[in-house]
Amino acid sequence: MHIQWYPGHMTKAMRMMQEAVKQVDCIIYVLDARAISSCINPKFDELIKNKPVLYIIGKSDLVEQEDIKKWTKAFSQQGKNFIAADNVSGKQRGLIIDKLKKINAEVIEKYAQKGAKKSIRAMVVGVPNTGKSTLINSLCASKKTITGNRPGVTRGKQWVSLAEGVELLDTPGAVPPAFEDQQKALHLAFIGSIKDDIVPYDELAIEIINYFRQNKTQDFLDRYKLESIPEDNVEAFDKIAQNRGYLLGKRGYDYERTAKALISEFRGQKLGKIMLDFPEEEKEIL
Ligand SMILES: Nc1nc2c(ncn2[C@@H]2O[C@H](COP(=O)(O)OP(=O)(O)O)[C@@H](O)[C@H]2O)c(=O)[nH]1
Ligand SMILES: [Mg+2]
Repeated sequence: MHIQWYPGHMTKAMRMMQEAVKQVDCIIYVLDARAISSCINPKFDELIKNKPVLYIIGKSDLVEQEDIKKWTKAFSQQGKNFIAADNVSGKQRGLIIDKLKKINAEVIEKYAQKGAKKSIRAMVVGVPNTGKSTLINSLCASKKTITGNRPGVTRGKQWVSLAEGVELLDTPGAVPPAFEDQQKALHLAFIGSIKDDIVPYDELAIEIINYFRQNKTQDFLDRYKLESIPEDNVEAFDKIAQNRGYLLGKRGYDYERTAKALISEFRGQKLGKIMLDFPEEEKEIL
């Protein structure tokens, strides 16, 4: 399977971000804790250049704490500003606002010397579905931006202001124009950051089975009541469908239902809290 997805609205989104970045003081870069390396879009580099960046390791509730620690260690060692957060609860709200003020301390101080109060403008970037809009919502008291568990929900330009003197710009999210590393594209598909129509669900389900052939195999066997994962994919589908009773009359097994169950159960953490990307020793995150 080769994944390629770069719809026209992403070219537009990148252009919008390139314009908007001129008016912001800093960047909030939202990553999905399950697939941090895959969420790095080299095309954001230009946006980030010369601006302080706060990385939000979002959806941290979807992975094991000890796995997150491997990343926080790497971020610290590389001197990056980051906060591991769960975007929904807003628990890290105070921490995020403090950190934003800290990374913008210089400009705040410059204004203060002139007796002025500087409102910090931050542009929130990230690949689709990482939780940018959710994060902004949880930072605001009222729900102002539109969220959805599918890529491409945010369109157009949306600024929101917080009482603490912080303004946030939501952006639609974009993936790189081409995926040189298909493994990363696959991980983005696993976490729902690639539009589902782009990746055939049966192929995605097979990749999920492949993942469990190599990782956390017992969790997979327990969930689908298997003794082993058959080497042959069709056989694997047959067994899962059989155990689940996903039948299509007399015609056999319902592969569509089986594939969709695998995908939604994987994404719904029914197969456990899974981290797909781990930091590489001595390698820059960016
Ligand atoms: N469990 C969990 N779900 C999250 C978190 N952040 C976002 N989501 C969910 O992820 C989906 C995509 O969020 P959204 O904010 O629309 O992503 P965006 O495309 O980056 O703006 C929604 O279903 C959110 O409820 C988080 O920290 N934890
Ligand atoms: Mg959004």
